[in-house]
Amino acid sequence: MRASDTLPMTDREVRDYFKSRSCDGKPGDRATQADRLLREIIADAESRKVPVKADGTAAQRVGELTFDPLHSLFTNRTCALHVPNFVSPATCTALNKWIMSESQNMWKNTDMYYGLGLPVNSIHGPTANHCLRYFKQAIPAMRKIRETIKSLAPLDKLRLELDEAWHAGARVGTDNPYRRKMFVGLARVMRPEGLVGEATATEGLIHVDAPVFGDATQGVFSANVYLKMPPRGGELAVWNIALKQNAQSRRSAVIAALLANAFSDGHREKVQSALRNILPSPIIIKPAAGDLVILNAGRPHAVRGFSKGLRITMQTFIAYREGQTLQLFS
Ligand SMILES: O=C(O)CCC(=O)C(=O)O
Repeated sequence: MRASDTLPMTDREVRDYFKSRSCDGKPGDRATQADRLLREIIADAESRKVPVKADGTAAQRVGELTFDPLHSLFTNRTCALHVPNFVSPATCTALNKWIMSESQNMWKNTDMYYGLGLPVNSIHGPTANHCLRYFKQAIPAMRKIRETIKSLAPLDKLRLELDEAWHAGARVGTDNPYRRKMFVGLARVMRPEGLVGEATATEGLIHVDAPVFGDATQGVFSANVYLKMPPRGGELAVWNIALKQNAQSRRSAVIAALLANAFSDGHREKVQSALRNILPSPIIIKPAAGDLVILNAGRPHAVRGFSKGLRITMQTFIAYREGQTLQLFS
């Protein structure tokens, strides 16, 4: 073991960590039980006639990033923050050209067609090599973006401005079991042919990327800088509901379980239709190329479908904990 548990893990320690994680129980049994439970949850959601109530929070539009709107977002008093013209048309053009010229990773079972850079879920495996690959590409990939446009990358600008605006500052995240620096700069490309399913291809795949139960002292937020938008469609839908963990509410538990299975192989369309049945109407945000939108990743959200063109964003998560430095990671 290393003398200090504050230093980043070495490659060898990462491999040992992966080896030490064991898996008990029979995967087959677990899958059958989970399947049965999910069917019951879908039936429960479908039987409900009255949708859950919206919490009344709005998406705030601001000219620049300052403390108050960020504080309102992080403490769940707004559900999204929209900053038009965050980056210039020239930056968007240069980045789009570069992103489309590089070889991308194809993603399956999500509405994203492909990405440039590795997403954070790689750190969970399945093997130590996936995890190590993520960390090894992190800093070179960020520097490559900067080098390509010969200036500050959109998510560098975001990190700097969050640092300036937020009293506790902002930095590249290290909040992972390996204490290593994470990647900030994932490019996500959507194409009409990559939109999965029927309803999801038009109305969007409702999902969350963080715990759904609202907590004003901590949360994970997703920031996207839009580099290209399709001529029609591709709006961002956000459901402004606040689920409370202790409310003894079966309805909250049903929604949380459906969201946990939003991408579920084999059940996706049913889960999505059950969610549409139980959620209120969403707030619709129409970003233009150059805009920044930050949303609470624990609130259900979806990208609406489109039939022509490309939709390209650069995305990072922002982890917020009261009193602590914001940590960014893609
Ligand atoms: O591309 C967007 O507008 C939002 C995508 C999304 O699902 C996310 O950032 O979590």
